[in-house]
Amino acid sequence: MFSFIKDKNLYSIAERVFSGERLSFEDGLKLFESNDLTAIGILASYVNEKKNGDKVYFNVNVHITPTNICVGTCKFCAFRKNKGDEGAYELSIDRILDKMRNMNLSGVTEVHIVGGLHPEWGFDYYLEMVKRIKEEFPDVQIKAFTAEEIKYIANRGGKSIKDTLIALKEAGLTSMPGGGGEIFDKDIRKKLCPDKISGKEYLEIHKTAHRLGIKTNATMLFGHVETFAHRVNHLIRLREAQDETGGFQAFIPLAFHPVNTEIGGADYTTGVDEIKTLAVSRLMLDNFYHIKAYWIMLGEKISQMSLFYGVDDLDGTVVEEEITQAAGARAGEYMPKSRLIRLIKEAGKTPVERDSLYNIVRIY
Ligand code: V47
Repeated sequence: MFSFIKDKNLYSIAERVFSGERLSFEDGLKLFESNDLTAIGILASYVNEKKNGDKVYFNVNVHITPTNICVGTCKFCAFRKNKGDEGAYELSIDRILDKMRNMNLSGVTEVHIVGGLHPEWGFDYYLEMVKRIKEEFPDVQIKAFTAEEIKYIANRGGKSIKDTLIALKEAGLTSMPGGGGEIFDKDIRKKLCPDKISGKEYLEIHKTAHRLGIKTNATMLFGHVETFAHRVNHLIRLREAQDETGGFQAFIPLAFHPVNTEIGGADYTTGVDEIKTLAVSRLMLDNFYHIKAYWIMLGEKISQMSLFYGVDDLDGTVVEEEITQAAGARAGEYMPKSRLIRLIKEAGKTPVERDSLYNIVRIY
């Protein structure tokens, strides 16, 4: 049998991984329940190396968060404010452009834009934002708006999801981030974010984007009130959606940060759970090319180590992240490109700078 495996529950899973077979719900559960992290990592690395060789992708990006004022009620969010609250802010489009002018955008290929659901902003604000950014910064790709925001923008404009996405794409939207996935299970969603779009709607919006030629990412918020079964269910539903459209680029497990949130009794996730979640994601999502470690939430050390456990993508230089900072982030909010390259090289991998669509910018 496989001498690297200590947990005998993993034998048949290893056989299936090495013969390229799809893993089942039960397999996913056994993987999460196992503490044989070395074996799980070897399996996840095997799959990753078949897909990506020794390449590890990273990008040079900046974040813009247009507002923290939000009509949403997500209990895990420490970032949202009501209008008039201390610390509430809203950026006009001119302010957003000013902010971008003041950032050093030389070499930046992506602006990542997500924010609150502002009670007064309409369809035109969002469209105009994308248009004016594109006009002034034609070389910066715009990865913007979660599925939740797309639904909100569509509602504000009295338009369908499809027409909203078409308009945003014409205005200059390159791709969509994966935020808002949380955990798809209905009961968990009721506890976490009762007013948010359902898991089914999230997937439908992403699939609509894919059919219009807009690539997207997917996320899963883990480490709060969910069980392993909920995580596996989430991964399988993503895998099924990807079978239909093939439009997901990367999957990003987001480690829950508990500070200032309304999730009682929750704590920070641990290194083992974080690494295991990344590795199991790699094994379950056989039709995704990229598993991304978001170092803002995982820390740079866990993110670097995850490169031995199936991860092939590190996001990113970032600059001015706000959502995790509000919830007790411990990793900082900016990493120079030289540091990302060093993290990847010291893991014995090849750093590949990419743009939002995974076109290669430069290999280091
Ligand atoms: O949707 C909110 C999550 C997401 C907390 O697609 C929290 O490339 C942890 O989706 N603790 C936004 N997480 C971030 C996001 C993202 C980040 C980087 C890259 C990409 C991409 C997407 O952050 C939200 C929510 O799921 N979140 N509060 C918290 N307390």
